[in-house]
Amino acid sequence: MAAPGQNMRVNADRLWDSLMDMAKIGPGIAGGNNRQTLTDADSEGRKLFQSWCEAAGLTMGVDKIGNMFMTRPGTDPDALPIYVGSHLDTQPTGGKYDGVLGVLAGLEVIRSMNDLNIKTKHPIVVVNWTNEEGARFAPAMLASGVFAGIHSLDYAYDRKDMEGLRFGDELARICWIGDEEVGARKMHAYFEYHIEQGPILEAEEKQIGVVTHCQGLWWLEFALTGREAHTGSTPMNMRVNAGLAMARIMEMVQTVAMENQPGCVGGVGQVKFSPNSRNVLPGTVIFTVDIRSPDQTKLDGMRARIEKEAAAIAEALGVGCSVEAVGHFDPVTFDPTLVSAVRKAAEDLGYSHMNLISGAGHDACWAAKVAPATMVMCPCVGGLSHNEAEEISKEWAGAGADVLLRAVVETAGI
Ligand code: HGY
Ligand code: MN
Ligand code: MN
Ligand code: MN
Repeated sequence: MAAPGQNMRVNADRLWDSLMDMAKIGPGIAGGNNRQTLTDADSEGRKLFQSWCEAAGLTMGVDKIGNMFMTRPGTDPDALPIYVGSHLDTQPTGGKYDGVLGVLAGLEVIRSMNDLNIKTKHPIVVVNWTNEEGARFAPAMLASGVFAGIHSLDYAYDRKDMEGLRFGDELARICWIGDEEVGARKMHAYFEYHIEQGPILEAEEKQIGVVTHCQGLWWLEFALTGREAHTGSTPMNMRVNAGLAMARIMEMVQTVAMENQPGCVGGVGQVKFSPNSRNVLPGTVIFTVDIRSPDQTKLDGMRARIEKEAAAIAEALGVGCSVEAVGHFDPVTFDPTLVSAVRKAAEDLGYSHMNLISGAGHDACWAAKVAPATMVMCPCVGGLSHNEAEEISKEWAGAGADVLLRAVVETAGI
């Protein structure tokens, strides 16, 4: 039986083939994926993942928010499991690797332990978290948030997408409501392997990101109320222009983020004009400001300033303004013991590595609330993600999975 230190590596070709096969489900229009949460494509991807896991000898459990837990028994039935996972749902114009790499690398860890006849003391559970992206139903990391006790199940079930469809109804429609209570499972440790989604590892020519922290986030959903009017016949001094207010608020967010450099970001990805007609000034404009920082004081200070200045901008234009925080987590510090296990694994394997703060949010951020948790990252080409052109190499994918395998086995004990 292999032990850590021996030539314990994954089968990178098999991992890559699984990534390419999963990418065929919910294809995008430019080489990436559109496998949004709780769509038929999401369900098809879940079923493919389930079939692969069962072929590897795992047994499936599903909780009431659709989180999939695929278990490999350990030699000690009383030992709490080690969880390894990420998410299979994608952005509408997502890449083939964001989230998917972490779920399928977790399966590859199992497949490799089977090949190497490794039996661990702790059971190992591969996880697919529902609705990590938050693209269709805000907030992001919704299901792992319910698992960690951050949100109630009812709150999650009542979330609505832009078409007014309800999360709970969609989960029932695709028949992925399980019978396990959400959060009933206890974890000995949680590992998540993910592409960096930023430019640092590639620029520094490092194969592995040893993730020590994740920056915190606020999603502030603004609702601006103007007056619908004719864009041609309404004199400029008679307009109650919610669209103009939004533009000025977006400019202000940029200014606030730039004045808080280094280490802060702010921007807007989603805007909804109503009635969204070319020749009607909008009656309402709804948009979400996404601000992030690893510095708690800067993060909360940016939120306070943006809300204050947005209210003043709207008032000056006679536009109504309300704001609701629809997503939030504080900056996260990952577990030092698990971070060291990742670093040691990279060193034992001879992979170049560096400490990294995650710019993107992950299910690991909520897992860290209920168990020791950490992440492993690999580079991505040009740091590009949330774009169908997202790309990694098979070598990068395999190196991170090797580190994941070794860190998991080291922690699981054999
Ligand atoms: O928003 C995020 O950071 C993640 O991609 N859901
Ligand atoms: Mn992700
Ligand atoms: Mn993402
Ligand atoms: Mn907070």
